[in-house]
Amino acid sequence: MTQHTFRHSDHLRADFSQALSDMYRREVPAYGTLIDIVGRINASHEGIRSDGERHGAIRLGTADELSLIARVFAVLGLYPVGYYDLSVAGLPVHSTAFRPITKTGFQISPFRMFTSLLRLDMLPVDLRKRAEADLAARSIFSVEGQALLEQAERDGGLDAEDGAKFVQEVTKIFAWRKHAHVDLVTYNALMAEHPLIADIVSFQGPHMNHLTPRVADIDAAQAMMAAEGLEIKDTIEGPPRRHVPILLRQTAFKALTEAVEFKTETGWETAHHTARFGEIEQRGAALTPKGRGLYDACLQRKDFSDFPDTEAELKTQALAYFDAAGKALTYEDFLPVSAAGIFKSNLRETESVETIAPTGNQAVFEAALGRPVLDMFDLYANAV
Ligand code: OOG
Ligand code: NI
Repeated sequence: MTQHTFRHSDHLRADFSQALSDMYRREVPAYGTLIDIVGRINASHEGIRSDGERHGAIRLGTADELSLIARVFAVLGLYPVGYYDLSVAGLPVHSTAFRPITKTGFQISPFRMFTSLLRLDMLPVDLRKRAEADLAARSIFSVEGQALLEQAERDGGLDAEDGAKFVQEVTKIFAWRKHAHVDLVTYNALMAEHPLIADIVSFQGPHMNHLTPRVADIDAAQAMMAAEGLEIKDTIEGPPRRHVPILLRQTAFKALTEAVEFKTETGWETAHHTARFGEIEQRGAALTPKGRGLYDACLQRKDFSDFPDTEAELKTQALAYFDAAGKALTYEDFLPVSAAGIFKSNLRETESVETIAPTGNQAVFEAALGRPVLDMFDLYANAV
């Protein structure tokens, strides 16, 4: 097959993003309400597409699953950027963001996936063995999908027809399947250890746990979500409202309680699980390491009055990245403290993020991934 017949990875990603959105709307009706609110707000703002700008989040169980997903996402033009150590917030996962890394890539489809890997080493030994056995016994990708992945890697791409099949098979990996992979006793033991562990280990696959459209005015959206009867998080994560938006602000409606079927000796029994939700985000300027240092200090003090709020000051003090035309670059990544707040609110845990000694290990994560993660600051500096 010759190169020119391939569907470009950026377009495959656009198809994937659309397929996930359609699936999530069917699975989580409140997500449809959220999309409608965001559409109404974005319609009155120039420069923000009313749909198509979004991120999702998944949680994987094993190193093999992470290396498989890294290969799958590479076909869709998604590359791992950054290492997020969530152990600092007491969460047994570490993460990266798979995202486009070129300007055209973002223009065609800015979809990205926040991807976490379970830290089996943070579990007590008995439960760890049980979780390892359960995870080893599941296979998250269809035989057809696997064959198309190998074909794409061998030939350097997929034509339109195979690309469409591939997108369909990949989307299925992240679908909600209500028949659990473990029995109720195991589920309850995992829940007692940490709800996040139960969410990762108990199911047949890594269901997407939220999808997040980009909104032009997150404060307006938060108010509208409440008015439409969605149960929302009480605080917006990230920096406060400013003249010049920086980094990322996020809020979410709380996770749904959904029926799950657990296998018994004689059939199935129903219990409930709470994990899946919808989120919105507003993105601002990407900060330099200096700007990020100041952001982290302000966040800790809960006082942003020292953070300059004009483009001119951000530029002269080298706090944000600007392109050759003098336009601020958009932050395309995530924030670990915000992510921890999002994780926690949707596990129905207390939202306060307690800080404990970090035990994360980027080298272990990268070994599982099969490659080093890219450095976000290098990407912004080179985009200038
Ligand atoms: C991921 C939470 C992080 C964000 O937007 O910061 C995240 C998760 O809940 O699995 O998506
Ligand atoms: Ni998110």
